[in-house]
This record gives sequence, C-alpha cells and structure tokens, in this order.
Amino acid sequence: MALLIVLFILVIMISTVAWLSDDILRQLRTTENTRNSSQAWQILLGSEAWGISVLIKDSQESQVDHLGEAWNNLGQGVEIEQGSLQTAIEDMQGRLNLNNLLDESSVIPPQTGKKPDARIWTQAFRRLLISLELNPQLSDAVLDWLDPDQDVRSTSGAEDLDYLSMTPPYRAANRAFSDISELLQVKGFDKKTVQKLAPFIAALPARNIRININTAPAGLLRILGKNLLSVEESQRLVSDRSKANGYTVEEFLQHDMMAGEQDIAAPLITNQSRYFLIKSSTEIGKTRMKINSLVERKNGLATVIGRMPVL
Ligand SMILES: [Ca+2]
Ligand SMILES: [Ca+2]
Repeated sequence: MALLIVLFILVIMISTVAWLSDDILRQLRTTENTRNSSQAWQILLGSEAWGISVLIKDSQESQVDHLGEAWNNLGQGVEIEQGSLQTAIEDMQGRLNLNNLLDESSVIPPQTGKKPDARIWTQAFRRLLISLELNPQLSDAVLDWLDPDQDVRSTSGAEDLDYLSMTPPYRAANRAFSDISELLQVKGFDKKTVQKLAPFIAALPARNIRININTAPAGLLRILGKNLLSVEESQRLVSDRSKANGYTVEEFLQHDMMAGEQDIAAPLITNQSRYFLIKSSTEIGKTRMKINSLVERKNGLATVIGRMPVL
C-alpha cells in the first residue's frame, strides 16, 4: 500500500514537472517570438532608412527617373542573422493617382483663378477603365465619392443616400482616397474590378501628380493619347525606353507611337518622380513581417509620409 502511495505521488510529481516544463517552453517561445518581432521591426525600419538614402543619392545624381537606376535594382535581398531581408522600391508615379480626379474648383473658390486640371485626369481614368474592359461610367461614382457635394452625377454616380441604404450603411467619403482599397466601398467596384485596376492606380496625398513615362507599365502608357494605343504600340514604347534608359518628355512625345496624341499626353506626363513606395519584408525565425512606406522626395530630401503594414 505504502509503495502504491509513493508511486502515485511520483506520477503526480512527474506530470507536474511535465506540465511545468511545457509551460516554461511556451513562455520561452513567446519571449523568443516577442524578441523576433521587435528585431524584425527594427530591421524593417533599417530597410526603410536604406531605401531613403538610395532615393536621396539618386536625386543628387540626376533629375530623371527611370527603371535602369539603382533604386529599381536593389537585388534579391540579403541574408541576415537567423533570417533574411528584402527591400524593393516602386515609383508610385508609374501609376495614375486617383486623387487627381478631384476637381480643385469644387474645393477652392473659383475666384482664386486656379485652373481646374481634374477633367483631363477624369478622361484619362475613363480611358484606363475602357482599356481594362470596365465600364467608363464608373468614373462618376469615383468623382461623387471624392467631391464635397451630395449631387449625384449620373445614374452611375452615388452619394450618401445610396450608401446609407447599404447594409451596413455608410456615407460617401467626400475627400481624397487614402488607399486604393477604399474603392471597394464605391458603388460599382467589386474585388475583381479593384484587382484589375490595382497595378495602374495609386492614392497619393496631392493632386495633378503626373505619370512618369519611364516607369509606367505598358498598360498605362496605352491611355496617354485620346485614342487608346494598342497593346503592341505600348509595348514598343516600353522596349524603346529600356534601350534608351528612359525618355525625355520631348523624346516620348516625338515617338512614332505618339503621333497625333501630343496635346493630350503632354499635360499628363513627366520623367521625374516625387512619390515612391519602399517595400520591406523580413523573416526572423518563424516571424515574418512586411511594411510598405510611402515616401515623398523633394528638395533633396525624402520623407516617410505613410506606413502600411502588409498582411
Ligand atoms: Ca457629387
Ligand atoms: Ca460627394
């Protein structure tokens, strides 16, 4: 009997030890995860700082931005202690800024004499929708989403009354987009539509931001004329541009593919960029972390103006 009691106590002791060690292991793992997470975050901030220094150096070397430059060729990533790090920079002016569509005359009193430039961007956006085989009338819903009024532009437009009848109800933003994913809330835009548009659009915190002809994908170059360029024509523009390491604005406008389209294209384009996205991702142990940092570069400085964690 005594032996049985001893055995019984032993079994309890062993299972307690086992339970304790499990708990300790779990705690140790949590500590390790926390340490990895804070280490990963520091690494991402370092990556961002490196991206900024590359962009500043680039602005000191030339006034032109094209895909042959160092910022676009940062390599495959680096091995770091217990993990890896990838850094890439994307020119956000290789995209059409949705906030260009917001008419300044609707927010700034007309007597300030500022020439409204939003119309040419709305037309460009409509051409982008057409080139992607989407309904060009979707631009009316975007304009209503941006404009400060409650007047619906057309049957394709929508304001508070339309959005309040949704489940759950919400209102039109009536201000600039802070992210292109906001489009999912706009009438007529579903996930598939937004996915189609996503590689070609941006939400930048300024208006009348021109498209960089040296970084825009062929699909966006298609919309720079009054008539859509064919896929082959826009690919010609891209292959000639990589041979030449980028165009000057004049060279681009004089390209055979742009014949007759100069007047429409000229106010939409540039060959230097102010907005970039530094994309950083790291893996430390089992911890993976990614951030995208939106950077504005001007007067020889580059500043982070937004950080978006990427899931
Ligand atoms: Ca409206
Ligand atoms: Ca509105």
